[in-house]
Amino acid sequence: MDALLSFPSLFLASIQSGDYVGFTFFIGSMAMMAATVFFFFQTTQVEGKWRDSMLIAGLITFIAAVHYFYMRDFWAETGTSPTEFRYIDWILTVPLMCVEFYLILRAVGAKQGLLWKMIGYSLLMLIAGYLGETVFRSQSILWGVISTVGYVGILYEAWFGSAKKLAVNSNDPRLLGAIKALEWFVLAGWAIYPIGYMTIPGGFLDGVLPAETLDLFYNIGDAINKIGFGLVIYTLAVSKSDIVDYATNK
Ligand SMILES: *C/C=C(C)/C=C/C=C(C)/C=C/C1=C(C)CCCC1(C)C
Repeated sequence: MDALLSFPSLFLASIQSGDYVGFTFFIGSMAMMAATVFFFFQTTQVEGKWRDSMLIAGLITFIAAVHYFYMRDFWAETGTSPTEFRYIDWILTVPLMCVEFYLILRAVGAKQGLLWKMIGYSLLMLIAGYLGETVFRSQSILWGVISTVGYVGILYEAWFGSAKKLAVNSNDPRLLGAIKALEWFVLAGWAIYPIGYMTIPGGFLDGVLPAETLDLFYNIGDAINKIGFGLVIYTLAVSKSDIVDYATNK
């Protein structure tokens, strides 16, 4: 019994005061769950051609919510980074974010090649990042650089590649606006992650920021990017419905 009592977290996940990282794990799990309810509900409200995109937005936050429940408890019990849960979450959700680019551009001629290229880049980015955080931690800078090659590939596709060209050629200001918003999420929002990664011992920010800020950066990045992506899709889907309403005068 004594042994059990000395592990109160077996019964009750706890956050110590001052554990700001644990706090963001908790907020993150709730935010992902709330966003999921919202996005799933909207799939029944938006115009038909946007339903798949809304559903994927909800699946992204749903997969994240489930992982946040695990990560939150892992952090509460061990005080260490839940690296495996983190990367399993990302390896599912980041490709789904690439699917969002493809889906909203499908009607204006996006090819599956665009989708596979982006998924390929994101796998390179995530597998290299995982290796740098685990197996080859002492060479985290090298693996971070390899990972960044994948990241730059995604950036290129979004800002200058066929995704951008299709959006520009669509002559649809709302679609172009959505792609521009997603481009900025990928450039500014996704850049939060490598900053966290650099706090790994031996990394560029080792000594500048405490090591536990890695999860702080990742948690903030996830909330901004996963919920933000969904809100861009939602905004697009709702504004599109408006056009139809005006056209039919309903
Ligand atoms: C929902 C999760 C998302 C959008 C995760 C994105 C993750 C990244 C953009 C990670 C990038 C990394 C680098 C560019 C270099 C260092 C290693 C990573 C994996 C942290």
